Amino acid sequence: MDGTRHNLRVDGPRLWATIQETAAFGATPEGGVGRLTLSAEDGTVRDWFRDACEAAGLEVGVDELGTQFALRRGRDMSRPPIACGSHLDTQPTGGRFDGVLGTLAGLEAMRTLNDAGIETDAPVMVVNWTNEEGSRFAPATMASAAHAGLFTADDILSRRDAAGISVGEALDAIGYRGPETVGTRAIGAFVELHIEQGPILDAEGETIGVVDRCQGVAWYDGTVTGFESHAGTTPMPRRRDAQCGLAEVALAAEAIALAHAPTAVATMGEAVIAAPSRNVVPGRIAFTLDLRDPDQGTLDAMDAALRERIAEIAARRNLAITLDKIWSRAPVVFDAGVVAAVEASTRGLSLSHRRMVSGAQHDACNLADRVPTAMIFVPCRDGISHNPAESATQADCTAGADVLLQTLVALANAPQSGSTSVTGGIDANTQSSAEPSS
Ligand code: HGY
Ligand code: MN
Ligand code: MN
Repeated sequence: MDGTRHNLRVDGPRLWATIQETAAFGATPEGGVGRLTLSAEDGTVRDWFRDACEAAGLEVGVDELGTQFALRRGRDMSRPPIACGSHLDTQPTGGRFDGVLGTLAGLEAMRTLNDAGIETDAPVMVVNWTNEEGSRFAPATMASAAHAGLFTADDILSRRDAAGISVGEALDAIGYRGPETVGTRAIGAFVELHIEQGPILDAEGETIGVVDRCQGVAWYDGTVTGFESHAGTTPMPRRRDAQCGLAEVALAAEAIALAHAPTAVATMGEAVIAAPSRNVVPGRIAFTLDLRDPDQGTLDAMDAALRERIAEIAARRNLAITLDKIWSRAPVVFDAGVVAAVEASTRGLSLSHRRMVSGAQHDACNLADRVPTAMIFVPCRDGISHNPAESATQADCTAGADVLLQTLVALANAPQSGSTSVTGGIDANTQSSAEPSS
């Protein structure tokens, strides 16, 4: 069979079973998954993924940052593989679907090709990228960023978590510092399936998001330094209360995002008081900020406004406040040919769909720097994600995996012209007016 794509369908119950089975690795009492990157639980799910891929006849390789590449050979092994995949690490308060769906749908696509006895022209591949979440080690999407040449492997290997453990040490602890040099693995195009993590598809009753862009992001580390003093005896006017200063910084970030409504977002996800004590005025606090918007100019304006507000807060409260931008990614426009392939597959399956901008960052954003890339979204209930209540339906996960499979086959069997346009592709130039999904 040549993989005529329109009669291909994944085994939805089999895909769903893998999602539920792997949710046990790092399961949380609230029904979610807490599987921080390079933790023991991450090691367990990586072993599971490797075994399942090898059982499906895939050749599994690992690079020096632990990223797993599971290759299914094609007729013409001189062509770079058409890749899919996502990540298996989660947030501490994660759900069952973020990253997991895209990775396991890739495995399901390979299993379906095996069942149908289909050999594609170009090889195809599933990737589990290390540390997409960026929760334990910053920045997010670090392994795919290194693959794209945005960081050196040594830089990433030296990043440390809050306990002072380095990425290299954590990789060694679970046996996933692989032999491949990062960035050397050939990829011809990349398609990532993911839950939307925002409310639009669910609210509009659409099944598929054809993601043609991703918004930009800026991450900051900051400190607020005041003066520890006695909570009972220090007169209010003489206090240099770092916590009150921090509160004003958090509200300033929120106000700056609201000033750029409806697209801009901002939050202070971490704040740690050094030596906290009920009866000491806080003197030293470390914090983080996450700012996003689809427009780089807006992100730059938000940065400037934030720095101005922080200077005013520090002067008025006699505090020292530092703010370091530790990571940023400009907004990404995905490849028109791959977007068209996703849209053609979606239409071929008669699935309701719309163009979208991704509000969340994804490994696809880094891959887009190097190879033709696009994304597929499916709904999650009320747009909830990074929360144990994250929920998607088997039907939507199956539909997303069908679109992924058909897109992989279309791209892998596309003519060797090097373009990613495929027969039946939609005019890729129809730009969407979609706002980001979260
Ligand atoms: O932060 C993000 O956008 C991604 O979900 N890690
Ligand atoms: Mn994700
Ligand atoms: Mn996430």
